[in-house]
Amino acid sequence: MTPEQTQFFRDRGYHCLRGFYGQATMEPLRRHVLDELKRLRIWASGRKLSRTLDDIPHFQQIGRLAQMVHKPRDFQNRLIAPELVAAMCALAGTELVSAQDAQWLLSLPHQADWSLSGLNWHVDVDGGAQAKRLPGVQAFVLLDDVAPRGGATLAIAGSHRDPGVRTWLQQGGDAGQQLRARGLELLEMSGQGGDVYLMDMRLVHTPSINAAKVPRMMATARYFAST
Ligand SMILES: O=C(O)CCC(=O)C(=O)O
Repeated sequence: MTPEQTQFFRDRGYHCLRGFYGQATMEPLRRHVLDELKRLRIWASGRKLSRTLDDIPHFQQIGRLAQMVHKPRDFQNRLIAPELVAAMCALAGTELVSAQDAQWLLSLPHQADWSLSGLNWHVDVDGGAQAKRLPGVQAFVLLDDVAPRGGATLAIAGSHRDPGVRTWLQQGGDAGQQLRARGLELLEMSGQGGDVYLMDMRLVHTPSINAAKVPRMMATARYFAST
């Protein structure tokens, strides 16, 4: 990591590694997800096979799919290479330890019109922006291409330095307008299969609507500061 990259991570709370993994690494994982969705009779050949998840709210579907879709053997190691952990530690400026097994972040297509309203803004650590020190780094791996508005995780860059952001986001209202008014950057973790986003775990983030025609295929792993 260059000094500029670590400074950017400190200021904005994220770093994107474009093309970190090649297709040879991502394709078997992508294929595995597609095979699983077919086995579960949820999705195949570009169309929905059943209405199994239709009654579950969009964002709860993500958790449900994470439970239903089996993980391949050695998932964590296939998803998080030692070089990626080294990059995370370099950005964090400290040693990091794996907090829990890697998880799928999958969502079905055509959920609804894309919107910044009604999202589930949250942080996964106590205190959020109140925490003085970085509690950990979360990696988001794109297993397949994820188009803008295709269900990528959204985060507010710099929200680890601003305790007010989560409060006003959770109050509802027009998040897009509020962000523009405050000059805050909305980070949409879209891109190509093999891209990886690293996020300070104090950033306020949310699942988003998948308005695209294909399932959103990402996975995530959390690493906590060891001291
Ligand atoms: O993109 C998603 O499904 C949301 C991810 C998320 O909120 C999390 O991993 O904490």
